[in-house]
Amino acid sequence: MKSPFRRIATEEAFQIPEVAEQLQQIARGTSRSSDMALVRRIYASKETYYAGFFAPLMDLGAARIADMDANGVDVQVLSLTAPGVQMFDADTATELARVANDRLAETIARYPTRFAGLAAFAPQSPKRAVKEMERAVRELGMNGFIVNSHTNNEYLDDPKYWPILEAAEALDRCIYIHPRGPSDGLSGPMGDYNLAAAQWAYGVEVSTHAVRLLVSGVLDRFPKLRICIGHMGEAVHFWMWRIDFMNARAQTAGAPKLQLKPSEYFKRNFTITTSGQESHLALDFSVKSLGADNVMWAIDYPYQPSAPAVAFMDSAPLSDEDKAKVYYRNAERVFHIPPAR
Ligand code: 1WB
Ligand code: MN
Repeated sequence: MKSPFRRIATEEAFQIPEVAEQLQQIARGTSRSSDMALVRRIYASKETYYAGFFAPLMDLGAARIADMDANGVDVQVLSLTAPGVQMFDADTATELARVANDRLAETIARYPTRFAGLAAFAPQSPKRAVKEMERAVRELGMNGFIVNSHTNNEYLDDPKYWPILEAAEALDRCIYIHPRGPSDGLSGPMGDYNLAAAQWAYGVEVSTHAVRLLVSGVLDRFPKLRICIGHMGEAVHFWMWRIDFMNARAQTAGAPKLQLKPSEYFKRNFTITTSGQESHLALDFSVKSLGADNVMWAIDYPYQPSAPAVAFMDSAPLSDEDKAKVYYRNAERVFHIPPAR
């Protein structure tokens, strides 16, 4: 499957035993978080379909590389899978982010041409999160950061998290906002029909998070901050005309005054990926509305199978130049991945 394009997959999940063990404890507990259904299915049951994700998540070696080789995937940008460390108390979360980042760095050192990595951090303790972010980039050479949307029902536009945004901007590394189950306030109607996870609520959760960043004014405060969101931008850009129009009206009614339109921040500060959203029509809309520089390819391994994600991009109706950007050039730039030798 030799391709004229390097294939860098940008939202690829892994798990480590220490975090899995904590999630097993959570699964046995009584939390009412919307993440509980999925956490129970993957970490505490033998329910065949979801439990089947456990082994591929835990593999950071031969089996993962074999899947990549079989499908012509050159690089996976790895991230600790949702909900990361964000359901734990601050001390546990801070410690486990460190362990996960060390494990990730060891993995990349073992396969330096095949893996890159996004560092976890624990928003529960913003001060220690910043320290870990600095260590992850300066000492471990990480390519960016991963956060699984809300933490204790709070979002990154909250001033208590500004040090995290400031650190990401100063370190010149993006923050990838990955889904987790929706915050308590968004959860009510998501409880039925398996809506609480990837089918629907994940996109509502992350798009809400993204729009909060766009309209809160934090992107005037941190103009060089880069945010990545998956699943074809969680449809945020589909709403842009209406968000721009209604935000202008909202500003006359007391909403924060912004230097730019929400759509202008989205194009300046956000990069979207195609994880788990294999529609050529949605890709075409994304490239046309955001530009080919703002879209990156992803699989969402192991939650999505690799072969169809590769076939989707191989057959995408894009010019060769745009396809090269989406398949690898944008990822090389955004994640500081050296060009292939
Ligand atoms: C699924 C997808 C489950 C993702 C996940 O659990 C994550 C799913 C943490 O397809 O059920 C994901 O990363 O998109
Ligand atoms: Mn994912």
